[in-house]
Amino acid sequence: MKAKDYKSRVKPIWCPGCGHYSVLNALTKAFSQLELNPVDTVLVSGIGCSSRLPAYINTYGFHGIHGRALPLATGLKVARPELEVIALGGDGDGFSIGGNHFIHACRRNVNILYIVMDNEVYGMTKGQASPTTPELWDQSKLTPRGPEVPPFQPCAVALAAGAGFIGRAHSGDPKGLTQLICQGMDHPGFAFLHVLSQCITYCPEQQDWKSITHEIPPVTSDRALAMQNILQDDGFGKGIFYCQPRAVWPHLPGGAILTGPSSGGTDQIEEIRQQFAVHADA
Ligand SMILES: Cc1ncc(C[n+]2csc(CCOP(=O)(O)OP(=O)(O)O)c2C)c(N)n1
Repeated sequence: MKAKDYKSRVKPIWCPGCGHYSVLNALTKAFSQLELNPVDTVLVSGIGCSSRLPAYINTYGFHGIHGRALPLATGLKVARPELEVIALGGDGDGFSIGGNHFIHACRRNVNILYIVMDNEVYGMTKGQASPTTPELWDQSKLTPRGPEVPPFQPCAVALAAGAGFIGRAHSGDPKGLTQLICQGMDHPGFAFLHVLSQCITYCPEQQDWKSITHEIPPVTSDRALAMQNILQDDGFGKGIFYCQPRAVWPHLPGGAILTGPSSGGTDQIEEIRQQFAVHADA
């Protein structure tokens, strides 16, 4: 299927210039490249402008409740391990109300990709500060002096919590974004992709992101080095900070590591099913 074939008939109602359009395009390109079967693919979201995305793609989708994309996606993947499950949403959805689930999804390591479209505000509810809003951003009437607290560090938290794949992309770099989506989907385990996705309606200054994003040091499987790279970065570095597969949950017999969602793994999926059937009988 071509990328355009993965688009649904529902037209996005995002504002002109919204970065989420690029994420939608990159996802359909990635699906085309990976030759995903739409009936075996599910997008699960929470609530927010970004969380509307499943409606615009011609796969199965679940527009859930605020902050709960990850528990919904986790339940789905555990019950139906043969499906490609992608969770997505915004920084408010994922790091505020859903922050607890973010930490435990990284730790649990269920085999899903989680994309957060970070525009540093609550876009849908008209631009209030979110966990990733810069400390002194003063454009919201609710926080006229800015949030006055340092922003949440999604990649550092993901690494500390145990995520095995951590990347950052920019919606203004569609090629890089598509590649990172493919790499995240190929990772056997929980993959976190932090996407800088501008909201120029409430944060016009985010138009500058294109000129300030930059490449990061090469990917590493050394956790301490990855943390150093993340903490030394200015928040605008793009690429993969960390990649190191570890045992997925639910565990496979003998602690085997799933070889990758897109690469088949049918026997392993059958083993998971049987294991669960045993649990269900017990
Ligand atoms: C339980 C609950 N609390 C609050 C809201 C209101 N609300 C809707 S969307 C949203 C934030 C959306 O921001 P974000 O997740 O960053 O996505 P964006 O719209 O910026 O893409 C909030 C607070 C809600 N729908 N449900």
